Amino acid sequence: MHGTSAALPRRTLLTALAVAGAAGTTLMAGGPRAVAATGGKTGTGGGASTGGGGSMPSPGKIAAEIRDEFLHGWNGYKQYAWGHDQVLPVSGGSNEFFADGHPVGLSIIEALDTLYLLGLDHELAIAKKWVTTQLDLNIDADFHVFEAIIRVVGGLISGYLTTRDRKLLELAVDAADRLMPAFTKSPTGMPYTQCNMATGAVSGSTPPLAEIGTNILEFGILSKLTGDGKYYAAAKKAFRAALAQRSEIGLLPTYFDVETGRPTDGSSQAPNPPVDSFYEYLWGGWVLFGDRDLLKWWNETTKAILKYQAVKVGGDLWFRQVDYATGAETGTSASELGSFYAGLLGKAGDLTAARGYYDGWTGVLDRYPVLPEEIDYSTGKVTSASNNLRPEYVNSSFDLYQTTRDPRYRATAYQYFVGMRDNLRVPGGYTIANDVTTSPMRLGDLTQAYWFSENMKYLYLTFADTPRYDYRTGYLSTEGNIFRGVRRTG
Ligand code: DMJ
Repeated sequence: MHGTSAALPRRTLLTALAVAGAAGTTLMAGGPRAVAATGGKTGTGGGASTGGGGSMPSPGKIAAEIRDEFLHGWNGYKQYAWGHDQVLPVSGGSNEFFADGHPVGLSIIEALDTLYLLGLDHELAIAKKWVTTQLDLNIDADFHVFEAIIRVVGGLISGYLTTRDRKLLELAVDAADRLMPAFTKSPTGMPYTQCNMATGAVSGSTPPLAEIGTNILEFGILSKLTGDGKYYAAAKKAFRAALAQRSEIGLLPTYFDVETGRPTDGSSQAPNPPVDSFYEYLWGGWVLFGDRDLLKWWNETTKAILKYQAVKVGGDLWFRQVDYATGAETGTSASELGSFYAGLLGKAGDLTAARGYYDGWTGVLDRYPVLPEEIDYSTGKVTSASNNLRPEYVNSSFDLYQTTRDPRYRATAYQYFVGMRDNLRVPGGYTIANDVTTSPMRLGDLTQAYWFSENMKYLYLTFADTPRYDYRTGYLSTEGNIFRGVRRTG
């Protein structure tokens, strides 16, 4: 079984690396991608490790490398796809994320706050100019409500918070108002999945949990910024409607009928998609808005998930799929998308579960330097070999490093970065992979717009010591948008 043989040596190695880092020494690591963490303060020039291959550069040097790689991807987007949603970095083409023929410059919107945090002010000015002069959301096409909220509304909000350009806030409000019919036309308050941005026509009546509950951060901030409580109220109503459907053992199913409020399936899939960020936003809503209902719901649902779904495999922790009413096992798959949950559990105070689950995914990263989309944790077999340039693992590295300051999270974040750079870098930027199990990897042709908001931001903030981010109070959304902790510097 995976984990039993692979996990023990790696944990021993990480412990040794962490001790070496704390002592300011350098270790030669066993594998080509294993790296030693350096202790000491972050920032340029801080805590450099010396020595041969296998050691990790200083945090300041790594931050500079990450910034360079972000620019490499950004330049590819600028060269081939400017104004379109996403770049195809291999063929030099572009595509639209929401609706064919209707670009919204999604990669630009996603990049705004990252450009600020990375100190790329000239690029930020160019990006902001495009958004504030070209973006028109009066589009007669159906937009995916969940994606539009976390990416467009969220990206514009964090763009506003980092630049204080009021036009960005106006655009965020405009986007949210165009999406509101998905909530207000629903008899239960659970949102429809699609909404026409020009007409407000809605469709798609059976969303999964993530699409019902991943909006309270964006809508809550908008309510605060505008003084209009309607956004927060809509988000909370959707949460409440879903949570009313918990079973007697406290678990939630995955899909719901927005018109009746009733489940349309019987399986609890936490923390995997398509429920993942539902739980992330219960915790985030509590942290950002101090809403005790959200904390109570987080505590109750997390307790049930840990009780009925968490399983130990060779010292690691995984989450099985179960019947939401009985707790009986229905599946043993683990999606890379769920790996964010280690960081979330850590932030919320359960470091034992957080470490166990993170270690499980790190064991996979040791085998595949770019994580596959899905594995069966009970056999260790890869069940989906592609990689969509996903950020969730390094989202957890970032969260757990902020929470614990344990250098092993820097070491593994660097391992993730090097794996991505070695394998997914192409002349036109960074691309998805069709198969991470082949050598060389079989690549696809797409830079996901979220790469500009998530992967490189989590990495940069893990190593940099930028005065533009308050590491103590900072909070990022599920799309990596900064919603708290912006520090304005000249
Ligand atoms: C992003 O849009 C967000 O992280 C979302 O929560 C899940 N999917 C992608 C990244 O994989």
